[in-house]
Parts: sequence; C-alpha cells; structure tokens
Amino acid sequence: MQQRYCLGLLKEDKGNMEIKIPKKLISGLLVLVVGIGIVVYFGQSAPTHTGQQAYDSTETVVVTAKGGYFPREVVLPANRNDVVLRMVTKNTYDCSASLLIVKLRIEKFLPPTGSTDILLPAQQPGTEIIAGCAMGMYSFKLKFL
Ligand SMILES: [Cu+2]
Repeated sequence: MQQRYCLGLLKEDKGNMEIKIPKKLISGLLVLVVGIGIVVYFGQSAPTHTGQQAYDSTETVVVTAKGGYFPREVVLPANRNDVVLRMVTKNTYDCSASLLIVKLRIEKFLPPTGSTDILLPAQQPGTEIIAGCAMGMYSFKLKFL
C-alpha cells in the first residue's frame, strides 16, 4: 500500500512536473540553440585579427568612380583588416575606371558598370592614403582613424 502511495505521489509529482519541465526545457533549449548559433555565427564571421580589437562585421565604404571619385575623402576605421573599399561604377568610360592605390600596391581596372570590392589591409590610426586613377588626374583620400 505504501509503495502504491509513493508511486501515486511520484506520479502526481511527475504530473505536475510534466507541465513545468517541458516549458523550462524548451526555453532552455532555445537559449542554448540561440547561444550556439551566436557563437557559431560570430566564430565564423570574426576575422582572424592581428589587432587588439575583434570585430564581427565587415566595414564597407562606398566610393563612386565616374569622371572622378566621390566622395573625395573617406574616413575608415584604423587597425582593422576587414575594411572593404567598394568601388562603384555606372557607365564609367573615363580613366577613373583604372584605379591605382600606390601605397597599397593595388591596381584595379573597374568594369564600366558594377561594384568592385577591395579588402584593405589594417592601417595605423592617422594614416592617409591617396588613391586615384592610373594617370593621376583624379584622386581621393583614404583616411584611417
Ligand atoms: Cu586619369
């Protein structure tokens, strides 16, 4: 009799717990899954850094090339190796399509229309780099802060 009573209690307990535990389990699992997701996401996208700070996203700056470069000066974050210079052309048939960044040894022939991403190496704060067309008629400045 006592055993049955105990079983009954156990059953009752289980009955009560059956309502509570799954909810807790589900929310716990959700937290776990989301947590793992965040860790995996940032683990993958976090660049292998040589700098002091770790970033989880790419910094992209857009410069339009057509009859010159616009804007003429762009400010970029220093000490990051995930900075992308995105050169956008649209019916660009002038020499601003031939991009030259001597200091970074970058030479790109941009398509007449399109978007060209250039990953820039990490720079010291205060660095200023002049970019321009191959002939030196047009230029723009990259300023790292
Ligand atoms: Cu030129």
